[in-house]
Amino acid sequence: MDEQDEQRELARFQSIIDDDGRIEPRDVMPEGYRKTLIRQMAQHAHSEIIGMQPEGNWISRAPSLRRKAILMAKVQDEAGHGLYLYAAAETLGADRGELLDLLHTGRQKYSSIFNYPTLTWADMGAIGWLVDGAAIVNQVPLCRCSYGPYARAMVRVCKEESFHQRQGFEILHTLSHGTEAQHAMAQDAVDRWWWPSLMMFGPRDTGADAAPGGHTEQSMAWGIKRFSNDELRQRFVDMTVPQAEALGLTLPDPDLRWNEQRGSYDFGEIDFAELFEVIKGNGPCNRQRLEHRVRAHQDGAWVREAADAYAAKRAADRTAQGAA
Ligand code: BYC
Repeated sequence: MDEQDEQRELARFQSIIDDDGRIEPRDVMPEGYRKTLIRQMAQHAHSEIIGMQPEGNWISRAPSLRRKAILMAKVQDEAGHGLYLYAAAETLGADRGELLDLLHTGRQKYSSIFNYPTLTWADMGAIGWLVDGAAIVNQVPLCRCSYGPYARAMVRVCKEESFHQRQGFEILHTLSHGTEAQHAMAQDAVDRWWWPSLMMFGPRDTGADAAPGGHTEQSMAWGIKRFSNDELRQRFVDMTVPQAEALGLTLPDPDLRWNEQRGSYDFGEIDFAELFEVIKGNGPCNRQRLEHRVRAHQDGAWVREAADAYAAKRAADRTAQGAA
């Protein structure tokens, strides 16, 4: 493509963005757009597969067969989400093996939330209710992301996340209305997961707690992000407070109160120093999560080799059939 053709194609890209249309894999796109998408989608995919660990930890200890079956289905869903997202990133020319390598060597991130430990069964409830709840608030707008394959993957992911959130709410509801000890266990889980869930939305949009060189402004101009981190965080708080009341549980924030003027809840200061530390690799479980992930990848080497050998054999058979 000569320079004039490229300019014409880039102008076409901009007009699709301006008309709120969808960019598809074969469309010409600015290099920055492609890189931003690969970064975000890879981080999202990594989060899904690392996110299997905190809950996978409780499959063998689920309190009933029904709870075990539900938890297994949920953890399998997360693996599926990772696969859709890696496949969507591949449509931009990314190589799945290279993306995994970037994760395993700490050069690409995954969500801060999965670096916290799951100490009791109630944590399965708190993760489903709060973490999947936050994920839904963050991801529903991504169904309208300007990149077609990402947007379409998100539609299915969000449907599954809704089921996950309901099952978390139901676990907590049962515990909250159970014995005194069960209620206390549910409250303790919510106390531990509330603030990290608010951190999932990322740094503040402005001020001292904003990310130096943050991506929001450019990503919003490209129609990748539809709302800023703070806007989504506020939406999550407003949605969650009435649900906590329905559960009979308290959110651990003395500054949480309805603001009549804003028509939203005010909430207390988030410890962004903690978020930045966790993102840097210094959270309670960062090392454990990554080591486990690398080990699982190494243990799976024989499956990848077998799949390659099978594909090579099929290709050779087809060539031989063609020649005959
Ligand atoms: N953790 O300018 P910003 C799930 C990084 S999976 C770690 O706001 P951006 C689930 C950010 O990457 C949940 N890093 O960036 C799975 C950037 O660093 P780099 C995951 C974070 O990309 C299993 C820098 O900070 N969901 O739901 O515009 C079970 C500056 O931030 C975090 C997704 O990935 C964080 N919390 O916005 C249950 C959704 N926050 O890359 C549930 C898709 C920020 O420059 N992703 N950073 O080195 C997004 O929507 C956006 O990427 C983010 C960040 C809102 C996360």
